[in-house]
Amino acid sequence: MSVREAGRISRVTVTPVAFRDPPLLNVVGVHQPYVLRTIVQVHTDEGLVGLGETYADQGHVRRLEAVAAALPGADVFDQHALRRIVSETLGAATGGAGASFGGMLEVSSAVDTVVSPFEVALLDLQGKALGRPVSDLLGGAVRDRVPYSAYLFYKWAGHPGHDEDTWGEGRTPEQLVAQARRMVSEYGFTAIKLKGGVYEPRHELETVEALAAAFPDHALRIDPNGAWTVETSIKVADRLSGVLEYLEDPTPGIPGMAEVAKHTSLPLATNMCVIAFEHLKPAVAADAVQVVLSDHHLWGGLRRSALLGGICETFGMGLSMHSNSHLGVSLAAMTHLAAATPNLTYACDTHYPWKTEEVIKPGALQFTDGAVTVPTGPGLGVELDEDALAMLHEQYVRCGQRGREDTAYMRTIVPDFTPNTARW
Ligand code: GKR
Ligand code: MG
Repeated sequence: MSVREAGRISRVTVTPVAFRDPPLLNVVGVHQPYVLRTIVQVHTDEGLVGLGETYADQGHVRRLEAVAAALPGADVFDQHALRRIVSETLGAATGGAGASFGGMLEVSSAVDTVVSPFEVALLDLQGKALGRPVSDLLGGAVRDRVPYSAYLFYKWAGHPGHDEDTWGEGRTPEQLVAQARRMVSEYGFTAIKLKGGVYEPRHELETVEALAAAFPDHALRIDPNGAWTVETSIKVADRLSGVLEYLEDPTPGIPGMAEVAKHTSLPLATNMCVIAFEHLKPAVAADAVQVVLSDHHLWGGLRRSALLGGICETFGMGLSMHSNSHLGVSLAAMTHLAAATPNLTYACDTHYPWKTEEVIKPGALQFTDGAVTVPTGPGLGVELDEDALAMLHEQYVRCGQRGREDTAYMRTIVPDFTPNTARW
């Protein structure tokens, strides 16, 4: 492949989009009718375009737009300049990520979440200039296929006032087994994750046990997003110790997770109490978690996520990958990162099967036998469908949502809903 000049950044566009989402339930409420995402396009004076994808809560979009205005003139290989420009642009206004995460996470600084889509876009540009895939820029792919897990949700049959979706209701263990069967038969997944924290823990345990009986050879996980007490978590860990590959965020906070960890040999995983580099030291000191779920959207991009992988290796912690609802630009970035991270040995999470709309041209990313083949073309290996982007942007303008508000949306339907703190 030929090498060409990447050039300097000439123009950056930030496009918020909305795509339809089923009513998936979680500890803080229910998914709204649309997921909001932002697609970032970084253009260079040599005619290349690099892509990134991130959250689209209003405050986050404003920060992205401010950085987009400050980037022209920057060198696409200068990642340190990107971080500096983001820090200078945000100035003192870095508190809170401006991306609400449905009310589940409090992120102390916005720098990493704002850097991330631009960093991915710069890596896409670097790859396009060099004629090499992004995985090569991250050290090279150690696997050519990246396994993902079937991500099951309790759910309503449809959003109130809308038609039922094709997945139907997901409430009973039998319905969740049927949901898993469809995902496994359509995508070939070999690992299954259940989003919990919705019903009484006993009901969720019975669902896991029904899944284990139906899929004896699949790796299983449950994630109640910190809904349980330490005592409940210990009981669950005890009952599911031979059934799960890991137990994700049973209880909130590093001290709580450390207490649970003392009472079980089941590995505990998190994407909630270790969400920034500053959390690693206390988590390691307390031996609170055995598996960290990385997420390049949150940890400042692909290179910093690779750094997180190295730190996990150093301290003997496992590494998996977290997902929020996302489109194909993110799936491409996740796949390159996972391909180039040797110790990322668990199947990554993805919400991809829940989505019916897309902004990238079809064909680049396919699931076979539960895995996505790592693109080998230059950069991320995906191309925007400009018509689809315009359509999903129109949908964003029309839909009226301007943030992820699982609890507020739930309360429009169940007025006395309070985020679940299930006890057992
Ligand atoms: O999509 O409702 C959801 C999930 O609960 C998501 O918000 C979480 O961030 O998937 C996530 C997790 O593993 O905690
Ligand atoms: Mg989780």
